[in-house]
Amino acid sequence: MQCFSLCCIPLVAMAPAHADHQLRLSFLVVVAGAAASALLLASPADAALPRVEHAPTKADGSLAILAVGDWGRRGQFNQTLVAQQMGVAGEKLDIDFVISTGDNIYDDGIANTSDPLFKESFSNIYTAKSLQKPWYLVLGNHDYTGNALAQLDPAIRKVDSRYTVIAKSFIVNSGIADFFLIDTTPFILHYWNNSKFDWRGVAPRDTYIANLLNDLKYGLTTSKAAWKIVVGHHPISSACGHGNNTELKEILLPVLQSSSASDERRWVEGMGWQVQDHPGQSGVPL
Ligand SMILES: *[C@@H]1O[C@H](CO)[C@@H](O)[C@H](O)[C@H]1NC(C)=O
Ligand SMILES: *[C@@H]1O[C@H](CO)[C@@H](O)[C@H](O)[C@H]1NC(C)=O
Ligand SMILES: *[C@@H]1O[C@H](CO)[C@@H](O)[C@H](O)[C@H]1NC(C)=O
Ligand SMILES: CC(=O)N[C@H]1CO[C@H](CO)[C@@H](O)[C@@H]1O
Repeated sequence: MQCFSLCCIPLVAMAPAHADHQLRLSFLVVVAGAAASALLLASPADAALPRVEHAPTKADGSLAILAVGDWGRRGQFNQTLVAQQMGVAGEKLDIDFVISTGDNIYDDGIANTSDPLFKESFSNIYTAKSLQKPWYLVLGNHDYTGNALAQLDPAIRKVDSRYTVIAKSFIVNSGIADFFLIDTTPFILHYWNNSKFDWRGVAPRDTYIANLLNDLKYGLTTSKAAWKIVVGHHPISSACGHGNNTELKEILLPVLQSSSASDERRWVEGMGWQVQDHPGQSGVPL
């Protein structure tokens, strides 16, 4: 197991359970803020969640991605500097695509698909050649406090064809890896007391979450990919300012645990998933 921690953002990468599935998966995690996480499960993937097929193009079947969260600041807060370095790293790695873990546009998402904030915070910032790849994105709480549907509108791809949010939760099938992009904002109870949140298509909370967890569980247990990576905006556990998210620990974590088919894996509090028998297999930190 490799556990990377950048700022206070955990990325827990788990090896595939089977040695013959050993393939290189490169991660560069760039996170500017405090709320993002990605978990990689080692269990055997998929169905009700909508999906995107993104076949790896490298001859050896390997996959290289960048993951970034908490970014859309019209270039300020060092966004432009980070974007330039992503361009350099993306070139070096020859990346297949970019994952965004949410809080895509500060402070309140975009008002509509022609909101100039979108170009100012995305298209005009991530201009490097290597970043002209699909971006698969989840929403964060900041994307939810305005028009939470605008980033999902297919019309956004007429503005920038890279911007792929086909649903609030969806799966990217990519050969050796299946990515489960999960909408975590509705889990967080105190947001429901804040009138700024746009719950269209979400409320009532309990039904939405129950359906999402069922879909996730089905996707994870039927996935045939060697790597299963669950991506969401909010971490389950974190030592940083935003702390732990009890709701995720209580209702999301058990689904991740029960969808993990092999007893070679176990969840270690504060450490994430551990695979006892395959210490050498992991994501490659950069
Ligand atoms: C879209 O949002 C922007 C920014 O709030 C606003 O200026 C513009 O009038 C909106 N356009 C439409 C078509 O609603
Ligand atoms: C939401 O507001 C109600 C009424 O003020 C309060 O009782 C409850 O504790 C709040 N819930 C959260 C999670 O903040
Ligand atoms: C978060 O959870 C961990 C593990 O359960 C615990 O050790 C830690 O004290 C918690 N942090 C906060 C701020 O509650
Ligand atoms: C080099 C640079 O632009 N640094 C900026 C990074 O972001 C902080 C916070 O906004 C600024 O204070 C720095 O000037």
